[in-house]
Amino acid sequence: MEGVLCMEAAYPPPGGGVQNPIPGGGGRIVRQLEFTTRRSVAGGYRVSMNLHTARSSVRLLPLALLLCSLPQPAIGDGTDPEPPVESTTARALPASVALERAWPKVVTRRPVQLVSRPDRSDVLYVLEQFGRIRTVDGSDLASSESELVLEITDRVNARSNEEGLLAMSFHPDFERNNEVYIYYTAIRPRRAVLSRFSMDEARERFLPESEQVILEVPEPYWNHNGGDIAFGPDGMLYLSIGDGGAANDPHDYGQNLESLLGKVIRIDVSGSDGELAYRIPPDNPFVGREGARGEIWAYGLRNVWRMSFDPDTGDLWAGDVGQNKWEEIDLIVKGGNYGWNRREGSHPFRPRRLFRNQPVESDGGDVEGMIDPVAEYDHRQGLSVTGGFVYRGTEFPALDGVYLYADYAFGTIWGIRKEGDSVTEPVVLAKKPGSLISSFGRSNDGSLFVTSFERDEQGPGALWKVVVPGS
Ligand SMILES: [Ca+2]
Ligand SMILES: [Ca+2]
Repeated sequence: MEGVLCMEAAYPPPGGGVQNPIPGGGGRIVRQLEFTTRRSVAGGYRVSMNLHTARSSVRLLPLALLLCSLPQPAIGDGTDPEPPVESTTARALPASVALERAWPKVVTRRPVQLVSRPDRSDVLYVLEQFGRIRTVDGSDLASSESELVLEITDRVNARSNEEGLLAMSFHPDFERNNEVYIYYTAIRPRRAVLSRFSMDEARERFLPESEQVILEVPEPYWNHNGGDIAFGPDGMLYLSIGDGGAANDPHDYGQNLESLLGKVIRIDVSGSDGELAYRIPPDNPFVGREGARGEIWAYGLRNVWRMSFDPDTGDLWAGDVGQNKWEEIDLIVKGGNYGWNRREGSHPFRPRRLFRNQPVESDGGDVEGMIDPVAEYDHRQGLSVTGGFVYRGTEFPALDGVYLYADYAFGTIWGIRKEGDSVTEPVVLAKKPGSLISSFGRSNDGSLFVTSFERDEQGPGALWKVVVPGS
């Protein structure tokens, strides 16, 4: 599939020159381009990285294409990540976590999410990006049992790397209402779709014909479609939607409150309102403001590929994928402006033109009222952040309250913990180069899992359980 993704880029043939505009970044370009063969679904660095690594985007893209045909490189070229910073808080994080292969006999392709079901713990659902959902056995991690329970490849557009079936969430009251919400991209016209589905009478399979479209968002480009669905402790549906795509947010959607692109939205799916198949909660921050969409909960986001609520505190954690240099973790709050495209991480962002003759809209670095991330890392340490979950299980007490997140390209897993009003310094908990971590998942008992695109002798994708060694 990676090869198809590379071919999808309609760029000039190989042969262009390469320049390196990153100060002190000599020798780093090749590695970054090598990672174009390992592109994330989250918008980390295909177009964006190529753009930032050359003064003229066209000059680098050919090399990216060339590299798509090369063998997979070994990760690591001597430029090791920064050493982990010792946590100074009273509650130390575990020294490390490990990933144990789960359901090794289940064949899954491009798994983008592992989802638990509120009314049952003996089954979990794996989303495959092309438009399929299959089960794994929640009570036996060695089981080979897997059922295909939904196929919507007929309506899912997964032609490019960041498109496809992207997220699912059962309604918290699923046992009563039989509702599940699914987010995917479609084409003609290119758009993102949030839909409600139901299961059959036995609650074993999803019914493709039960689809009710809740919301459609026009998508100008193939990339940066977000997105994740999370029900809050308030029963509302939160959905992250990317900035639409290309690079630099060329239409300035992130800061535009008239657009749902580049946002986290919050809607009430328990009813409809006129032409809307949902209701806008009256306590949303921009309700009643002229020129603003009432659905918006937070804005200034580039591409929140994964987000989740801490079930104990109600905090909403998000991994926002960066463009040129910084990957970030945000705590999403009501009405918050997370800076894109004026800021990238906690730094000014000055976009270059994506297209000839296009004006650069951003003034760069305007920080008034913009919320910095609670954690960030630069592109020496990774290229595309995969947001995870706060661990609230009982099996590994040392992990309690730790938010885990990963870098898709480097396979590094970090942990941070919110302590009062502050967040601890990130600690590297694991390094699993080549694992291509696409998502974390959480089961009903709080166990955390990882989905990855790693291709090995056991199959084209892999599922893992996060464990603390020696526990
Ligand atoms: Ca898009
Ligand atoms: Ca930001």
